[in-house]
Amino acid sequence: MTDTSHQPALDNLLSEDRRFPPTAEFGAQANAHAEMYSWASADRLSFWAEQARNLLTWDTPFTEVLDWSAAPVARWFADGRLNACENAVDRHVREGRGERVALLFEGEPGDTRTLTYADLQREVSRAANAMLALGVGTGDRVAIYLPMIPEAVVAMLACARIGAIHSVVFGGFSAEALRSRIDDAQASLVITADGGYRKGKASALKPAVDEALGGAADALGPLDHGAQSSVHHVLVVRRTGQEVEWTDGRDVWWHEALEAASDQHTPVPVEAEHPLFILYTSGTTGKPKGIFHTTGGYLTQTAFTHLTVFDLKPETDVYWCTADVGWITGHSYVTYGPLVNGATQVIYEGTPDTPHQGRWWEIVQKYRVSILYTAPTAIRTCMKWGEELPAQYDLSSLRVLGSVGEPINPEAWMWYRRVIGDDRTPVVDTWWQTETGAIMISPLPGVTATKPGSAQAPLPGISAEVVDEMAQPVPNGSGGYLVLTEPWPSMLRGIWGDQQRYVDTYWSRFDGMYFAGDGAKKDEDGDIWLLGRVDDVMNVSGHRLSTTEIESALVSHPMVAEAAVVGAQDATTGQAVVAFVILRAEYRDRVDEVGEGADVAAELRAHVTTQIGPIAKPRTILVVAELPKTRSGKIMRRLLRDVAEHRTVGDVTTLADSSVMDQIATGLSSST
Ligand code: 6R9
Repeated sequence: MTDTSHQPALDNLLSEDRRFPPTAEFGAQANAHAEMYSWASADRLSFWAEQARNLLTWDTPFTEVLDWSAAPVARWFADGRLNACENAVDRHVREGRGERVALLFEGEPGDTRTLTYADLQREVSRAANAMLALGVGTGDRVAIYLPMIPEAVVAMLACARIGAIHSVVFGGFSAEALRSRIDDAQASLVITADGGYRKGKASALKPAVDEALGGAADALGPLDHGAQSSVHHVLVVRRTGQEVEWTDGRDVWWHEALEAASDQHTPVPVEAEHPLFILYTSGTTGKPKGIFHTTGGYLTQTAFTHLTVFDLKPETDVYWCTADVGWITGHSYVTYGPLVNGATQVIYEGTPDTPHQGRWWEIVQKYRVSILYTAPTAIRTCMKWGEELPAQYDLSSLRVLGSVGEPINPEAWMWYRRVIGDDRTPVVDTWWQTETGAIMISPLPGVTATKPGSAQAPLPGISAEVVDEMAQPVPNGSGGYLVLTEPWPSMLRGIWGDQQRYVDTYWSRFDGMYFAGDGAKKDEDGDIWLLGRVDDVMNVSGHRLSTTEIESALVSHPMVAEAAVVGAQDATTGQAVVAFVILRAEYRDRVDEVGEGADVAAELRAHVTTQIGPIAKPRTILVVAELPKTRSGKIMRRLLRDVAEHRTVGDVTTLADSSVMDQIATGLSSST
């Protein structure tokens, strides 16, 4: 990265002057208050210790808060003992909250199920007993490969209940991805389903498990360790009723195992530092990293952030996080944070446009959802579908809106607040990572005057900075690298089986600081703006340009629903800006479905010039029907860069829809 202190191109994004201070009514009832910041900055450890004591139930209270002597591996509340499932389920029942609804499940075909906390306790106890009967013990690894159905949450909690370590593998991943994750963690049990419903069809899951485990050696090559699979059993949930192949002695129906098991089971208290789960995330190299989290600190921070960032009132709110449990957002803000806090939440199996593009808003109306947590990519997709869709539903129950996963462009933020939130609800843009375990940077509703597009400030008890190449904090108005300067309770404890990689990846760039891999900027008020992964930063004629900023400029044009910008090699300028845009429905007829609509491109180029400056003006603007996204909704700019640089498009196996790149390529060749 070159000198970051004087970059006119970044100023546009940071001159955002719209502010949304909390209303007096919201502030008066808010869970968060301004004093939390001063308390935590005066005594961070006592702040976290107090949260751990107040929000969790401990079998053995801790006396020690943080042990950082083996840095960068932290130990939080290490002499305490507790059980995650006891905290998420049993104590609610014991304390008289058993009849409260925990899960409101909506299947894609429209089937529904309601589970109270008491139901959840019985179900989880049966699952725990069934797993014990299959020989799973404390510390064993269990791979979970399920659709977004209640059993996914039950399976995770049942592992936690017996001290087994779950490794959830997103149901959209391939047999190969599943196999490498099972193998890396040496899982002894896989929990899967016959299939799940997606886009109106039953989509099979079990064949991928069979392939990952079985005589699939021919298809996938020999197992890494050249040995038998570590898996002894496969528990199979019946969801779709489709035909499955069966391996006798290995495969067991979930419903049969649970029926045979007792619904009485006592959660096993574990040490606070006992691993709770492994979750694989892709790194810059091919081999995914098994990020692992432990129990006490993780639960403390997920519960605290869920309560304050979303202002959860467990007795009255209906909370809905649209993430799949295959991602960290689903771990922290579907399974653990909300259930530890005793929330009532919606879980939805399917896609937002099945059977129609109003499905999400229909769900909000039906369950009177009051807190919604989703991703910018989903918001921009809804913008693309047009605002008359959400307008057909009663969204008046909503009172807090959250965003996560990517920088949210100011225009998407404004649309979210205005169209979904009726210009009334606070919007919280929450920055965090699989590695951080819980939200780190976010406004607090009721306290913070929000700014469209900015995640703003580290939460109480969190120390973040934006630093330059020399690890020095940058002054306000400048950009650099986002780092975390003090350990936090829900931080990863390492990479499963490869602690050296943990140190190398996160702790070697800046001495004594955790390097997140994101570029960021502090505005004149000192508020933090995330600028995307540092590898998304372009250098055009020696000027550092952020992909996010140009995307925001494009999306601020009324014609544009979504934009992705990449830097393509350019003989003259080093890199050149290439933009891929999706037009809003109303403007779609101005160009062919895919192609380079000349007048559209000229208009958008002029718009970027006025918004940011001529330096940011895209060399090429391509109108496309879809953008390539990972299954967690992140745009795969690497593939767009291949298109922009006229290369063969690289590996598309992690795309949600692998045909998107063909559509783009076909559209481009027919338009030129
Ligand atoms: C929770 C999650 C982490 C990466 C992170 C950053 C991007 C997440 C963001 C955001 C800007 C936000 N990211 N939230 N960028 N603003 N509010 O998404 O975890 O899948 O591990 O991704 O996502 O680049 O480094 P994960």
